[in-house]
Amino acid sequence: MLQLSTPSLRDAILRHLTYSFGKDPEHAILEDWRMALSYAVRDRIVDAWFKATEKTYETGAKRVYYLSMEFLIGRLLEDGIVNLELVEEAKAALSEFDKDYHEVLSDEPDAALGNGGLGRLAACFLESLSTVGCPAHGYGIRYEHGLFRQSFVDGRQVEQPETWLGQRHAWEFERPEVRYRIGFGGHVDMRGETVRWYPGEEVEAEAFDTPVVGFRGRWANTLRLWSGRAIHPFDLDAFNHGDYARAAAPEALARTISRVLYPDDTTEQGKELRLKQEYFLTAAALRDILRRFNNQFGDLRKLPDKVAIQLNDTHPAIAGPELVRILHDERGLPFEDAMEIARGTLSYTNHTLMPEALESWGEDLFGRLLPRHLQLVDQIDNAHATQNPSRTQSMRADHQVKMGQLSFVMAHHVNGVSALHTDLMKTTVFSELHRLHPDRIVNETNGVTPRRWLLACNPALAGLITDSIGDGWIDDLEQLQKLEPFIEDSGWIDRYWNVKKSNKIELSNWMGQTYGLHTDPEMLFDIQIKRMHEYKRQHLNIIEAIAHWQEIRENPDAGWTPRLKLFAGKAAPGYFFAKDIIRLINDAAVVINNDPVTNKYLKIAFLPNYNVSLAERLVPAADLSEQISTAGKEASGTGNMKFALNGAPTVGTLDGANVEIRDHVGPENFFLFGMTAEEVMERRTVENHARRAIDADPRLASALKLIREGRFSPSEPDRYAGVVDNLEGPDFFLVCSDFTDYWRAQREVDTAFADRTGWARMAALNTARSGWFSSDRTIRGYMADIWKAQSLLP
Ligand code: NTF
Repeated sequence: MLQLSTPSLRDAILRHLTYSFGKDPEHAILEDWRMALSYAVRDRIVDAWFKATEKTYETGAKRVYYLSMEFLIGRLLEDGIVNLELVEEAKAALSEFDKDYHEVLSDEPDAALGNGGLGRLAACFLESLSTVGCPAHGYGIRYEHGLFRQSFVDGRQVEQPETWLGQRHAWEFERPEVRYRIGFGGHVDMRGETVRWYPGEEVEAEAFDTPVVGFRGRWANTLRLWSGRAIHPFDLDAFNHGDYARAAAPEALARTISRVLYPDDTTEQGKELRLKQEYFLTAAALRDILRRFNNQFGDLRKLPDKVAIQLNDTHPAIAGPELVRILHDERGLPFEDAMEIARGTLSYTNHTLMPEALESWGEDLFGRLLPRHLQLVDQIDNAHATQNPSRTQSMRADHQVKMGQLSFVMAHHVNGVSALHTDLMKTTVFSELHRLHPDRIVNETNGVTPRRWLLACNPALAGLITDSIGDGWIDDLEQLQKLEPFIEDSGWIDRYWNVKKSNKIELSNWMGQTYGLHTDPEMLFDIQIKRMHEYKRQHLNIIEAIAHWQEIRENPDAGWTPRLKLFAGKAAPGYFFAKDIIRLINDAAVVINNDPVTNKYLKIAFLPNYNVSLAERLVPAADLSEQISTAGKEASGTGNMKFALNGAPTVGTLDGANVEIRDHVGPENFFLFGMTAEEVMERRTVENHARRAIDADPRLASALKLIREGRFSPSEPDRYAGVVDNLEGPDFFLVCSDFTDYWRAQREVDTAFADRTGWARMAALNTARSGWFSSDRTIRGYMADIWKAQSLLP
C-alpha cells in the first residue's frame, strides 16, 4: 500500500484550513477550525480504515452487516480524537491558534439519525465492532432531516425540522460510483418456472460512507448510508415548456425517500413512505453485500459462511423475501435452497414487546409496493406451515403481513436485549414460534461503549480510574473491578466524590449560562432522560415530586435532602398524552421552583431538545438515575447502564436490564421498588386497581387532586383533566399502584444521600461493578453465539 508520512496534527490542521477550506487563520470562523481539525483527524482514521479493509480481503474473513433504520451517532469529532488518543495533541494544536478545544468540538451538529435506544445502540455497536476488530458494515439511510428539534412554548413541546446537513459535515465520503436502482410497484410476470418482477417506479440509492474507528485506531469499519436520487433527475421537456415545478419533480420525489426520519419509536403508523424507506435501505444493502461477496467468493452457497446480516428490529425484515427473490428469481436457485441460504445468513433482534410497535402491513399496500415480495411471503408462510403442522399462527393473518413472525421464520437466531426481555419473548409474542424452534431465541444483553460514555464524556472520572488501575479498562471494562479495594480508602473516596462534585458544578454553570437556570451543585441531582412514554412513567416521577413538595411545605424545617430533578426527552409529535406530561412537568416546575418555602429543597427543570450531546453532559453529573418503567415494558434500557457506570445509583423497577444491573452492583447499591412483571400482569386484572391505590395513599390522592384542580395550570384549570382521568381510571401502566413504593424508595434515597461517604461508596461501587455493561461484551456475544465471526486483531 502507498505509504504517506503523517504530519503533526498542528500542521495537518493548518494545511486543511488553507488548502481544503481556503482560509488563513486570521479569517477562519469557528466552523472552519472545526472542519480543519475534523479533516486532520479523519486523515488518520482513513489510514486505519484502509488497513482494516485490506486485512479483511486478505484473510477472506466472514463479514458482519448491521442493517438498521437508525444510527443515532451524535457528534463524531470527539469520538475520533479520543479513539486515536489525540486529546492532548489536539488541545495543544488548537491553543497554538488561540482556539478553545471544547468550543471547537461543540460546533459540530449532532447527527440525530435515530429516535432513541434502538438507534443509539446501533451507534455503540458500530464503535465496539471496530474496537474489537470485527469486519463489519453498518447500513442505514442518510436522512436529510434527523429527529426534530424540540423547544417549549408556554411549556408545550414544539417541533422544528432538524438540519444537521445545514452546516458542513466532515465525516462522509460520497460514493457516486456506488448506486443501485431500487424498484417499487409494477407487475410480476410468471412463465412456468421463471418469475420476473417488473417494477413500475424506480429510484436510485447512492452510497455515503463514514469510517468508524475503534479504540487506539487498531481497526475501522464503515457506516454506509443510502441517499435517494432520481434516475432522470431533470425533465428537460417540461423545463423547455416553462413548467419549472414539473421539471424538478422527479428529483424532489426521489429525494423524499431519504428526506426525514420517522419520529415514532414505539408506535407503528403503517405509512407507505415508511415501507418504501425500509425496502430502499434493505434492497440497496443486499445488492451491495452480494456484489462484494460475488467479487470475493462467487459461490452463493457459501453465503452463510462469509456473510452475517443482522436485522435491527423488524424494520429491515423485508430482507428475508428480498434475498430469496434475488437467489431464486434472479440467480435461479431452487426456492428451498434460496430459503436455506437466506436463513443461514439472517438473524433478527427484537427491541420491544409493545404490541403497538410490532410492525404489520396491510396486504393491499404491501402488494401494491412489493407485489413479488407478497407472493414470496405467502410461499414462505406456506412452507413453514407444511413443515410445522401443529402451527396455528400465520404471518399472513387478517389481511396483514406480520413482520415479527416473518423475521422469526427467516432468521437462524432471534435475540432479545436483556435476560428478562428474552424470557418474555418466549412466553408472549413469540411463544408459538419458540415452541416450534426452541433453539432459535437467544439473549444478548445490551451494552454501551465506554469510550464515549466514560472516557470522553467524563474525563475527570476516567482520569481517576486510570490513575488508580491503569488504562486497561478502556477496552476491557471488567477491569473496573480492580477499583473495589480503593473504595475502602477514605482518601480515594474523597477524590471520587470531588470528581462527581466538579461534574455537577460544570453542569450547573452550563445550565445557568444556557437556560438561566440557577441550581445548587450541593443538591442531589436526580435525572430522568429518555423518550417520553407512558410506560417509562415520567408522570410517576413528577407526581411523586408534587407529593414531596406538599410534604416539605407542611413541615419545612424537617431537614429535607435538597434535590434537583432534571428531565429531558422528546415526545412523538402525535403522542398527545406524552406531550401533556411534558407540559405538566414544565407547569409544575414553574410553581414549585417559585415557592420560597420549598425551593431550597426541591427544584425541577425540563431541559429542551434532548440528544446525544446533552446526555453526554448530564450523565457524568448525575447522583441518581431514574429507571422507573412498568415492569415488563422496557426491553433493556441503555441509559440505565451509562448512569451506573458514571456513578449514579438507580432508583428503579425490576425491568429490562435494571435486573442485571442490580445483580451486578449489588441490591444494597440499588433502590428497588415496584411490582414485578408477573405482578403487573396480575394487577391489571384487579378491578379498580388505580382507585384502590389512590384510596390507600393520601399523598397520591392529594397530588392528583392538585393537578386536577389546576394548581399548576391556573389559567386553564382543567388542562390535565384527561391525564388524571386516565390515571384514576384505566391506568394501564400502573402509576398509581406503584406510587407508594416509589415514594418509599425515594425517601430511602434521601436518607442515604445525607450520608456523604456512604453515598460516595455506593456510587463508586456502581462504577466498579458496571464493567459487564460494555457494548464490547455484547458484540463479542453476538460474534460467538449468532454471527460466528472472528476478530481480525492480532
Ligand atoms: C428500545 N426499543 C427499547 O425500548 C429499549 O429498552 C432498548 O434498550 C433499546 O431498544 C435498545 O435495545 C426501541 O427503541 C424500539 F424502537 F424498538 F421501540
